[in-house]
Amino acid sequence: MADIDLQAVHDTLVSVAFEAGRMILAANPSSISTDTKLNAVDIVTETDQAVERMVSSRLRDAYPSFAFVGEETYQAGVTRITDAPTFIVDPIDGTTNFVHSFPNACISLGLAVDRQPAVGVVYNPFQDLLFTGIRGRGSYMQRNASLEAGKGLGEKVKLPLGGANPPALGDLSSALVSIEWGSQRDGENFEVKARTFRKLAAARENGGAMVGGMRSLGSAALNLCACAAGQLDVYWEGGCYAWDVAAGWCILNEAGGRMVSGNPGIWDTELDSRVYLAVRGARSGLKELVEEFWKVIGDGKMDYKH
Ligand code: LIP
Repeated sequence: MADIDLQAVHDTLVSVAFEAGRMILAANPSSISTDTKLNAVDIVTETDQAVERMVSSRLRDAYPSFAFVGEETYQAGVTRITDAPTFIVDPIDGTTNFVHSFPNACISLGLAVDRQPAVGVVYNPFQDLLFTGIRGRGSYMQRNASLEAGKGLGEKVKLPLGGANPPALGDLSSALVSIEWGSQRDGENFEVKARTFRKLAAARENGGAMVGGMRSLGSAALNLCACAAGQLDVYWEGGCYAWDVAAGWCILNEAGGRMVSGNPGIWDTELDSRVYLAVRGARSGLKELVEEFWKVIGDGKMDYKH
């Protein structure tokens, strides 16, 4: 990794993100063609594909020796993430939000080296909100990010928003937790989620965690950025892919947060494990909250094919 200029990669990814943002905003969700993948709720649009073509061509020109893994060109059982420098890209994360013009979708651009997140760029063009992170150099949030300096460009704010010594994490009863149903709506994975969601919400006297609040942003990348910012305490999901989490994971790490497995007991999880539990940075309480969350999952175990 030492020989890769991560700042230069970051700058290229930010420029590509803005170009993708213009393409996404120019699209009219009610007139573009859509198709389905796994099932009726796993949607892909012509805009997802067009944005990925643009991204892969620009990154191939800028970094011809780097590998590329993108959601719309991924081949199950074939595509693998190796130790080589690899761009891991989701052209539109939150496609269901996008087709509904619900303004919570983004482009997610990650670089992994040795299968570890090294650079992350997540841009929500609907809110002109940019999140960036470089391994060892911190992560930032910027509003009005596409505007010019002196013409409304927002300040780059270091994450977490709570400062270098962010508030301690309490137990789940005071936590704001993000969860997603995802697109797999049957089988054991779905049952583990349904049981866990119910137990998170239920009153303590009924064996629940009485969680402070539960949210679903509909985008893994934006869930991770909200954890990095300290706006969410926890995000749990099974079924999403490396391209949904690679960039946000780098941004979370650089804000002092932690990604562990969404299955109990696994502290070190892989980029492509497809089962994730993210916790925001905090001066204390992170380990305890992870263990409390795993206890709620109990003996449940999610398993998704590659
Ligand atoms: C989405 C993820 C989300 C998950 C959805 C979908 P997409 O990615 O960001 O976390 O719940 O099922 O996988 O398909 O919008 O790129």
